[in-house]
Amino acid sequence: SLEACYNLMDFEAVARQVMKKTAWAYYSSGADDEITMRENHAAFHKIWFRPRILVDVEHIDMSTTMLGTKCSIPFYVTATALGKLGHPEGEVVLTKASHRHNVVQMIPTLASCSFDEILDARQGDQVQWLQLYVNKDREITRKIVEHAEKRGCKGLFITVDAPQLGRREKDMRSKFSDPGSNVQSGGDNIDRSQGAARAISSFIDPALSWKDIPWFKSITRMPIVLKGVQCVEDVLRAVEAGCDGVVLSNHGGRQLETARSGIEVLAEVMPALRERGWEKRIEVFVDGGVRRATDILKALCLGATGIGIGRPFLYAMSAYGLDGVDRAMQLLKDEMEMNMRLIGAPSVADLNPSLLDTRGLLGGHSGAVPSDTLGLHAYDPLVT
Ligand code: HOC
Repeated sequence: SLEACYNLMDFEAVARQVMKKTAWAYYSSGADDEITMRENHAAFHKIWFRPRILVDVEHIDMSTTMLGTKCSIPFYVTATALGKLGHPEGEVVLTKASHRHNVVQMIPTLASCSFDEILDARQGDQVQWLQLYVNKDREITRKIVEHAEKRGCKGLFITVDAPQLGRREKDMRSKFSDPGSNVQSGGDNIDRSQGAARAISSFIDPALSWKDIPWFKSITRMPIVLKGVQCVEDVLRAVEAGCDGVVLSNHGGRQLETARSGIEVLAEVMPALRERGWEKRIEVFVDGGVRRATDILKALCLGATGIGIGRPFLYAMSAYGLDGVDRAMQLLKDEMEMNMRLIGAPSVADLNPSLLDTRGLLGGHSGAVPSDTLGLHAYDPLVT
């Protein structure tokens, strides 16, 4: 039951039981042997806290500013495709829950609902950003961006880690046949025999390059954030290109196998930005493998501006609809408040690298995490 879900992993276990096999395969799959997908979780466990004592933590303030907007919480719903595979109402369920908890929602290009349905579901001063897959036909892209800006989106997150689809074998095996969606900006030549992801991704432009950034800057006043940056060199280049932010992300382990976790890249990036005095020139977001508030707090201590959460909210939605996402968000907020108290950091501004021991994370890679450690398997017997 819903009340028996005490953490985000509990929703995942229920979702796995109740979801259609094809839908579960699409949401849960990672690239190749799913080593990066597992590492996204494991990397957080290589960081330990160094809490401070005797700090007044009676009042905890989780508010922060992301892309110039005041936000009451530093995590956001990151973009995930095909929400209707999990729930008949799709992404608007996430919009409603985000409103209840004052959480920012990133609207996916590959949403099941139309952009306008998701934008119309916004209430009050709720903040939404747009995640963009860049179409081979730039006029389609221009229209999407202009429309999002006109309808009040506060940030443009351009996905840059997917010039080609990663190989998600679980999804491919499941012989996906019904997108259950109103996928926007896709082409008509959809091959549905190779899994959901392959079916929806044929319009994406693999020729996208740094040369396109000035064009994006010319068509929008929304802050521009590159989503899927994976090394310090590209973060520095993004600063030079005039981008407002980067998301350190490996696409939930669904694209390049054995790419490093976002949290590890964050530990590489922030010292380099500080060394140059550039940490105020770009906002650094991170996603991948976040399941606990302690994961969020570790990223904030390292210097992240905001932390994206994708699959856990999809699973909560698939398992229990709006009530599920509502409870998942509340559980995370409760965990955050408690852990900020226990760390001795009453506000987001008090979180800093001295509260962490990162030696385990920075010691280099000795090998992949064995799949049975985390109960995750590249070959999923539920999907044959
Ligand atoms: C090359 C296109 O984000 C997923 C979605 C869609 C990916 C499209 C990539 O399944 O990870």
